[in-house]
Amino acid sequence: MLKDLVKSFKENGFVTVPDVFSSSEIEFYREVIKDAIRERKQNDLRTLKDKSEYEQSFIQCQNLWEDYPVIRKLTFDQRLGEIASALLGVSKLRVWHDQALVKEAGGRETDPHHDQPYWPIKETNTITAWIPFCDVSEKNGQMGFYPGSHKVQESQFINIFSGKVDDSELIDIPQIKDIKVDYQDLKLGDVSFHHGLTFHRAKSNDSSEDRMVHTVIFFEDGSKRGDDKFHFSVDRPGIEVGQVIKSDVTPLAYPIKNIPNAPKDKISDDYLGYKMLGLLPKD
Ligand SMILES: O=C(O)CCC(=O)C(=O)O
Repeated sequence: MLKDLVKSFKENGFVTVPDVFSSSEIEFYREVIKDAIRERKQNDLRTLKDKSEYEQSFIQCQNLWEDYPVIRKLTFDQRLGEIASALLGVSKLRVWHDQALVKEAGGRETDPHHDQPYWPIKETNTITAWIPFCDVSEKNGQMGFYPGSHKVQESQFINIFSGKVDDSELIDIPQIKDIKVDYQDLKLGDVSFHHGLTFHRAKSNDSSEDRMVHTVIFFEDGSKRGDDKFHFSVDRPGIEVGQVIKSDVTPLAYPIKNIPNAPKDKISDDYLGYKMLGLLPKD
């Protein structure tokens, strides 16, 4: 079965893997992550309508593996790493970062984009595992992928931070021009994986419940910093352009015998704003 998944991933740039986890494991992690988000977001009292368009697509809490040891078990679960490494066809993976993404009830769509341009990683052996804590369908923030869009090796920065992406921005992008989006139904325990170059989007959440997911971004061990665009995962440990990305901020994720410890150095208070908003760990 893994062979078929690899074939499909190579062709399409994404795959949904059924039953990676049992429902009871997911139900357990759902409660742990809910508590973590509540704690991280305690200073953010805004309602959905007061948030930026980007934040109306999802609430984001990154690097949860650092400050929540139980979540660390999920992020570094070897089942995820094994599938991700087989799909990418590489033997060792590091974690770039993990994050919970909550598309609140009534939250708007996630605009089309691909992820690689957000990350200053030279090589493109990158992949995201997207783990939902509820069944996901067209009513509640379902992810949709542009099949084959990872094959054009050129990346295109689509700035989803600055508000709704205008359709005219997408019109000339060869990766997605004329490609029909493939929306994926997921049930509890399923995980979807998408390549860092695969274009994707998500529908609005028209249900009355928040759509909560945990995602883990992996990259091939030995990859180098590609440019000087700021990113916590490389700027925090001081990795320069051209250097191999190797530090306790992005530890080995697969294959490992022991789950890594949190990074030695805490995030500096230069990023207090991000910490107060719950995006990053505080202590
Ligand atoms: O969960 C979403 O709505 C978007 C997720 C996404 O863009 C990603 O994981 O790369």
